[in-house]
Amino acid sequence: MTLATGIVALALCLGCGILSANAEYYQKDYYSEYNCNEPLLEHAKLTATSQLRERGPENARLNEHRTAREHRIGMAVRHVRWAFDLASWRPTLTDLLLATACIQPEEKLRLAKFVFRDDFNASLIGRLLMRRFVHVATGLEYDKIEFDRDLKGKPFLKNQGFEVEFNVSHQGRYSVLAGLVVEKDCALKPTIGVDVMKIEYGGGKPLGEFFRLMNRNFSEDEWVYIKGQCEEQEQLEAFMRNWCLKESYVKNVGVGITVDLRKVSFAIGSKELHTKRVVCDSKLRLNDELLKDWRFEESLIDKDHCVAVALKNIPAEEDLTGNFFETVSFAELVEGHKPLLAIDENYCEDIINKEYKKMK
Ligand SMILES: *[C@@H]1O[C@H](CO)[C@@H](O)[C@H](O)[C@H]1NC(C)=O
Ligand SMILES: *[C@@H]1O[C@H](CO)[C@@H](O)[C@H](O)[C@H]1NC(C)=O
Ligand SMILES: CC(=O)N[C@H]1CO[C@H](CO)[C@@H](O)[C@@H]1O
Repeated sequence: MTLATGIVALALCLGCGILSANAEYYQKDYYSEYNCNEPLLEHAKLTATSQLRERGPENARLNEHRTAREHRIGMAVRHVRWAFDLASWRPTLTDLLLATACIQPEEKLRLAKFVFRDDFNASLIGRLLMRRFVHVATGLEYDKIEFDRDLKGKPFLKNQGFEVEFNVSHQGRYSVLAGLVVEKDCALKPTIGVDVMKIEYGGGKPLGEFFRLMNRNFSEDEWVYIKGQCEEQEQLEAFMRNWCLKESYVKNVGVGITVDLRKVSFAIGSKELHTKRVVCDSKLRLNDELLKDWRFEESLIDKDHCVAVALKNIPAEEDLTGNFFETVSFAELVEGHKPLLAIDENYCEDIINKEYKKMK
């Protein structure tokens, strides 16, 4: 793919978040459940540096840690931030049979329409993340959990009496979920949007030229910050971080709104992002006005993936710095599940025959 097509794809995908869904992209390129949660910049790169590091021992450590944390939040879950590492997932046929029996029938049909296995994987895991989140947050049994979609296709929990907000995103090697439990007596309902970005540019052309093509997507202040970084790598990181923030905001607000991206202007706070700590000091100015009821969490999942969570109506005094993303394993995702559907070998065979994206 040339850089030019890459940028068009990128712009289109941003378009579906910001400027109403682009039907052509949606249908022709590949069937996508989450439109904009699908890889954005993945299309803008020509080469892929494969970093399929195996993370055995590290994973085990993370899991222990997460279990402890889940135990802690088990009493009163407020925030959940989970990341699933798709690249190191090596499901057996049994895993796949189980996973596809644990999602709602209409979602199973939806998933089958993906052309590429990568998208199928990411979206299947997205569904499992949602189910686990609701199970942990509400105590509902897995076979009682029911999701529906609103007119824009955004999923919500159908069960009455439980107020949860969540959003899913996938790019690079991760599927992520950010969720929160809405307190019963809160006056202004909080909302959430999440975006994960792989920090990578393999566009071939000089970075400066890429920036020039993206010119209209950032405000002058944002460009001052991005281009003010010394090294190219730092500029790229600043660019991705800014982009990730914008996407998280747009995902929170919802698809279908029309915004001039230059008017959604972020002032980056702390220069460094971390894996085990969240920074919340980037500020958003919309049409030159500082938005006070918004808060943004930023962190790294690993050194190549940044993630941003946009929160509206979260009290300013609420401490969000512990809300970094924790890795969940497949075993954790399906633990305690009660399959909703019969095991379907034909279905899984079709899935296994799906091809992978070429650019990998
Ligand atoms: C996707 O899932 C298949 C099984 O369905 C697995 O073999 C493969 O490793 C996964 N690949 C990616 C990129 O997630
Ligand atoms: C996340 O938010 C976007 C934008 O509102 C929406 O299109 C998408 O369906 C949401 N996904 C989930 C899993 O909530
Ligand atoms: C959504 C959006 O404004 N995208 C723009 C990003 O920048 C490119 C190049 O300037 C435009 O073509 C896109 O429309």
